[in-house]
Amino acid sequence: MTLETQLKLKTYYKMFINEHENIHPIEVLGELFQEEACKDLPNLSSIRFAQGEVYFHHKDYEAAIFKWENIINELEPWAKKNTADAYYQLGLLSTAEDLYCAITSDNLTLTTEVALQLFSLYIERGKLDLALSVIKKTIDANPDYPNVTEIARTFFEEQQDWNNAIELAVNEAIRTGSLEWFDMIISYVEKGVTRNHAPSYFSQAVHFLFSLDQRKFEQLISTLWDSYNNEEIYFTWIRELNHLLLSLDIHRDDNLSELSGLHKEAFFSFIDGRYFIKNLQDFIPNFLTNWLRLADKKNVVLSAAAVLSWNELFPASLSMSIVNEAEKLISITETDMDELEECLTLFDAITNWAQANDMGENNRVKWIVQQLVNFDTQHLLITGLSGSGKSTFVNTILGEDLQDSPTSSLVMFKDSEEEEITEITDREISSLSGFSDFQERMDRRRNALESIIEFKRPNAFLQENKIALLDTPGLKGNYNDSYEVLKNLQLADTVLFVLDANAAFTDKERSVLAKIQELAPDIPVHFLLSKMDTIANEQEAISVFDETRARIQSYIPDASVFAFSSQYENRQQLKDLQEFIHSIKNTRNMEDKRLAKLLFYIRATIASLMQKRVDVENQLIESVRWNEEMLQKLTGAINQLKDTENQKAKDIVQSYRAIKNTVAKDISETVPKMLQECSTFIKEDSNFSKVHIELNEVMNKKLEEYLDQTVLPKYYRLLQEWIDGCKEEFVQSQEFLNEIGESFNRMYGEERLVLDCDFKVIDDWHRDTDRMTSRFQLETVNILLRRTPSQFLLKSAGKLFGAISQNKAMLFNKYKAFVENEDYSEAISVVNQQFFQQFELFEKSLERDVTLFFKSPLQLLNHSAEEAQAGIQANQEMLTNMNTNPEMFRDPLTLFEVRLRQFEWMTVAGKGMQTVY
Ligand SMILES: Nc1nc2c(ncn2[C@@H]2O[C@H](COP(=O)(O)OP(=O)(O)O)[C@@H](O)[C@H]2O)c(=O)[nH]1
Ligand SMILES: [Mg+2]
Repeated sequence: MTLETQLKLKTYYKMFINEHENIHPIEVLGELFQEEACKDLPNLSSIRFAQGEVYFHHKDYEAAIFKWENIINELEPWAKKNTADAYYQLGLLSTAEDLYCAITSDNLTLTTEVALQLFSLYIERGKLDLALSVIKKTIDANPDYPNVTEIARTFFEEQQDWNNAIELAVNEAIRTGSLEWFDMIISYVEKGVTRNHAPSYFSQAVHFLFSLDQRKFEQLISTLWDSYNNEEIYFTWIRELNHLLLSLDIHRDDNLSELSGLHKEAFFSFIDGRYFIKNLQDFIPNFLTNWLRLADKKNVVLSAAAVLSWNELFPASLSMSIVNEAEKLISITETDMDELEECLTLFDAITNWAQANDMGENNRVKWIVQQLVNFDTQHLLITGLSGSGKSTFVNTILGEDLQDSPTSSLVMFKDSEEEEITEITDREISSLSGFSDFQERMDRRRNALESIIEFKRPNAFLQENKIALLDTPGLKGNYNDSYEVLKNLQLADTVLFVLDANAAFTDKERSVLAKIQELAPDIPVHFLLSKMDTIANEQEAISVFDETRARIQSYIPDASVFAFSSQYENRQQLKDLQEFIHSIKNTRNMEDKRLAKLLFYIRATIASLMQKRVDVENQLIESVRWNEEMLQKLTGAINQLKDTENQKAKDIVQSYRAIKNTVAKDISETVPKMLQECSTFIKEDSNFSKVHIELNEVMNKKLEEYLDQTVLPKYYRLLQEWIDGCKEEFVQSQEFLNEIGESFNRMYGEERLVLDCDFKVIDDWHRDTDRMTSRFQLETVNILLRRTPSQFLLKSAGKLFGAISQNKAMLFNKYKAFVENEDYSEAISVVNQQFFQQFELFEKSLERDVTLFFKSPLQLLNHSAEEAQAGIQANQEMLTNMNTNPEMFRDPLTLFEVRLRQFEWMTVAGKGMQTVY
């Protein structure tokens, strides 16, 4: 045992015991002390130190402290530590802490022991910060000291101080290379407590682990990968990993299958449409380089194909040496991946993406893909010119007259336990309820070419021969044909070309055939010579058949030809047909061929989605342009209408006023004269004290009579004329608006604007003017009773002189003169006020009435203008959105293409097979 260990364990005293084992140490040491004390220069420190230990072990801490306080040799620092230990045992923690802290020494064991004591003391006193700092210092200074890192780890974990725990594990892993520490790191990563650490934090440890243990290396990477996946720093992790792997000397036969699998999974997630290319572009090349370097057997082809396809779509992004290696690998290696499964996954990813981005359901192609993966059934596509006998042939085979009218859509006849007829268009899949529904559907021509009909029905012939028949609309030998042929041709495993024996293999037919062979050189074409019964005699029939077959075979040497008639005896012909069909079935390498077709449809789908995006943009641009034009026209029309309205209101009010003025002029000319003439009513013998009252009554009566019987009828007549005039104006305006409305509706392509004015206004005017001119009742006006000075004089004169008869003649004359010379203007104005009151009210409402007349058209136009404005804004916003994020549509499709090309490299190009374009 070394001295340090003895000091640490407080067994230093044993040195003094030696042979005195059966004597109590206290006694042995006491004797020694006495002995030493007797010396001239006694050295008592060592014995005291030993005595302190013995007391300590016997829990006599005070005695121990007393002994250790008097040590003056090299043991002094240890004595201080022991003293502190004793105080610690006595429960005097504060004193113990002070003492520990005061110890200074170069001895690493001592300082470590002190630190560990302090560490537990701090914990006991709840001073966790100090505990942390002392243990961290200790790890730094003396990590190899027994238990130090273990104590620290336990402490960190208890405190859930993950940062320190992780730091300790990473540092220790690198320092010691102990796999246990790597396990510790893995456990922390799995716990999820490392997520806030930058990926680079672990790089050194991961790098080191590669040289220690490759399985653990994969395990650590895999847990880290998992923990960063879906986090914001995921791509940072990928970049860091790229970097790390590039720096390692990796060989494909290291068999890092877990890592390879992770690369595969990640690569497919990168290109599944959720990321933009700009986010991927910088790290994918390195990522693929690494994948190819470490790919295990199962993934070599996949990774090589990924390299090649990425290189194709992003040329020069990968190094030449990697591309060359990928090319080499792809041609020599077999893959055991389920290509079909992967293809279907890709196809689903594309259609789901399209759906999520409002780019349609793509039901047609989805259905087609379903048919292609059904390897049990061969597809015999029947084509030929219209009327050549395709549908009749299909009927014969099916043994039922399922089709009588010309075929308008592609119809696929399949054997099935239950009858089920379905119509498939891109937008929807609908079930046809039965045969009559089917026939009705076949008669409908409109958009028929856009749908496919799937006709399932129990059928022995189809079942026995494991085929499905695809009847097609007849070809006309013109330009549209190629579109039709192109659309469905790839569904076929074999093409059966039906010729009419009466005019077989014409130029038209040869040009269609050329088109088919150009589009699908891999699909075999065979021929049916139909309507053989229409040939006059057997001899000729044989020669027509021989001659036609020779001509066909000079084009296509392998083509078979079958002579057919719907009139022949059925059973024998069906037997022959069965043999014929069996001989033309194209079953060799069926799965590979179908796979190539599948890839063709995936490519077509990507292309059509790309095109759709362009279409959408063009539609938006067009819609903005159109709405702007409409808005401009609408605004013009609105302004024009407002001007018209103002002008009409002005004219109408003016003409109305003119009538009023005429009438007022009449009154002002007639009334004074009329009143003046009332002087005849005054007689010499009138009672002059009352004559002014009577006279006033007479005048009122006359006035009322005049206004009611002369003025009103004239007024009525004038107003009727005025209303007729207004109506004419209104009719003109309506005609003008009708024209505007029509021209807008032409632009809208629908009856959208009906600009009807409100002619009820005219009725209202009739009613109002009738009412106003029906009768006039004058409220008595004080014409002669007014208190003007002259009237007053007359009145008083009457009262004063009335009784005096000789003055009567004078009064008579004066009165008469007065009545005849009065101008009555004041009275007239009072009368006018009464008379014109309602006409003036009417005048005031005229402008509003004109507005009412035009209200509905104006509202409609305004509403349309607002709609146009809204249309412009909405489409403009979408356009801006599309243009600021063009990658939103383009990128996912490009990445789908990467994946498609990857499969093509693996399946078709890599194997030297023919790609279907
Ligand atoms: N005599 C005779 N007439 C036939 C034969 N096959 C078809 N036809 C007639 O030819 C016309 C067109 O037939 P169809 O099957 O509808 O032609 P598709 O347009 O190619 O489908 C119909 O009037 C059929 O009755 C046949 O083998 N013999
Ligand atoms: Mg037909």
